[in-house]
Order: sequence, then structure tokens, then C-alpha cells
Amino acid sequence: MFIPRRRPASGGLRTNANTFSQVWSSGMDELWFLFGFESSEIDMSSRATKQLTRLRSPSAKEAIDCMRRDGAVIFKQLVPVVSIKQALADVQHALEHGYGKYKEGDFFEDRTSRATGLLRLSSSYAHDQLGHRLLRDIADHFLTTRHEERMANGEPYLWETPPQISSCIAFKIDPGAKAQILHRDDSIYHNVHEPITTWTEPRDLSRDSSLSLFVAGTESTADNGATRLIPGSHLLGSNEEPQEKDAIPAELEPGDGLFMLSSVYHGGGANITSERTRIVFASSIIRGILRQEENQFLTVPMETMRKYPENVQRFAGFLQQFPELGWVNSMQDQA
Ligand SMILES: O=C(O)CCC(=O)C(=O)O
Ligand SMILES: [Fe+2]
Repeated sequence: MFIPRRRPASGGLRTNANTFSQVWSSGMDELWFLFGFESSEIDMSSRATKQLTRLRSPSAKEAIDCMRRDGAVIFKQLVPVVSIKQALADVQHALEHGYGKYKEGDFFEDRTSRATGLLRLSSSYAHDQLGHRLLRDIADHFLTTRHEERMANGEPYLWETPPQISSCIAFKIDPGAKAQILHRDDSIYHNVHEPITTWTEPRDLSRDSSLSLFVAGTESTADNGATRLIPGSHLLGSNEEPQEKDAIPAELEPGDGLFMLSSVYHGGGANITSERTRIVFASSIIRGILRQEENQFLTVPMETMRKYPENVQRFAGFLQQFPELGWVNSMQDQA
């Protein structure tokens, strides 16, 4: 059962070696126009920079250019501080009860805690972070899955699935916490990477399974646990070992946002201060064809979800994604 979207005739298919999608070999000019960016003001000739670029104007194009090169980029003042304050108040209780009992070598360090299910807890978070236009545009660019296929009538059809949320978590790092091990968040999707020297479109548009937006709830500095990450490590092969010496802290002020491909090696930093807790809100986005890490359908009550704008509902997976993923009642509720 499906309702494929018709496309005008184009050439044959080229299958990408990676797992997630196929891309057109011809008809690509059209796709490029719709979803890609032809030129760049960011210097893409050079290898990944050692520092992250900090952008002030909310331009998806520039962010995407930086993420291709470095795997990550920072936006200054992405979310108004008044909204951040409200989101902090909304998650405070959950964060105070979000500790685990960790021992040496665990993925989460002692004196860290998490508030999960942010869509259930905070409407400010939902509107101003998850619903941020830039997150949608950047995720659409890197994580839309599409391929073209012919059926028995010889006509080519475009199959296209938009991205969705994987998890919505606030991460707290209290004084005394040690640094988290550097890792790739996309490991949970079994995303095995071949090494590449530059991230090139269209070749690498199917390389990533996920990306994250981290928005600072508190000041986030090298000494209070700012997320460490290795710029350019999205290019590494899965059999190459990331080096701690290459990691830098992504320092943020409240409301600043860090966009990061999930193939970038990163980890929470150590908090060596005596009294400055660090909190970030993390929105993790995946391809719509993958399974959500945090099951939004069981996490967010329907009455809460109904109050959110449609873009948030759709992002959370409360839609039937084209072509036919997630349907209810024999596809009659197709969004
Ligand atoms: O707390 C942070 O800065 C990062 C946490 C993280 O990357 C994780 O738990 O996967
Ligand atoms: Fe992580």
C-alpha cells in the first residue's frame, strides 16, 4: 500500500555505498536546487578548522557549510534568554531527580544528571528549541532520506522521508564531575563510517544518520563541563581512534546553540569548578526511517502533544511520513 510521488522522467539510479539512501545520478541538478547549496562563503577548500565557527545571523546555508567542513558550528543567541529561563524552571525538578549510580568507566559520570522527555516537560523548549526553523532546515538538509525508483509502468517515482526527533534531553554536569568519554552518538544506529578527507555533496548526503542541537541553559565553559568535541572528526573512519588532545570545549552562553553531526566525537567535559553547574538542552534528530531513541509516542501525553504547533508534532513523529511510515487506520490519517 503506498501513494508514491511522481517525478518527471530522469536518468538511472546510482546506489550509494552507505546504508541510508540512494541518490539520483541524474536529475541531481533539480535536487541540488531544492535541497542543496551551490556556493559557499565559508572556505571549504581547507581542512577542518581547530576552532568552531560562531555565527550570529541565523543562516542555514552558512551553518551547513561549516558542518560539512568541521562537523559542527555554534550560533550565538539562537534562543532568547527568557525562554531558556522558563525551560530551566520546567526541567529543574526532573534534573534534580535525574542522577544515576555510576561507577568508574560508566558512560555517564558521577555527579551528572539528565532530564529526559523534554517535550513532556517544557513547552518553551518545544516552541523555541525543537520548533526552531534553523534546526528544521539543517536537519532537512542532512537527514532527509530519498531515492528514486521505477515501477512496472516505467515511470520514475521519488520516495522521500523527512527527519524526526530521536531524543530530547537536558544534561546537567555538577562540580566535581569527570569528563565523559569521547564518543559518536550515531553508534546506536550502527553507522559504520569509511574515512573521507572532505565531506562532499552529493556523495556524502547519505553518510549521517543523525545530528544534535545543544542549547546552553547555563554558561558552559571549559572549566564547568562544556561539551568537548573534535572538529573534523565526522570525517574519521570507524576504525580510526579519536585523540583526546584534538578535542576542544564548545563554550556557550545561555541561549547559544551548538549544531553537531552525530558522527563528531564529543563528550561532556569535566566540571572542575566548586559551584558552577552546567546545563545544556539536547535535541537529537534522526532520519525518519530510523527508530527513535526515546520513544516519543509513549513519552509525551497526547493532550500535551495536541497543544503543540503542527511542525513540532510532525517532528516528533506524529504524522504519517511520506511515503508510508507510521500510518494509523489504514493510511486514512495521512498528514
Ligand atoms: O553533557 C554533554 O555535554 C554531552 C552528553 C553526551 O554527549 C551524551 O550523553 O551522549
Ligand atoms: Fe553524546
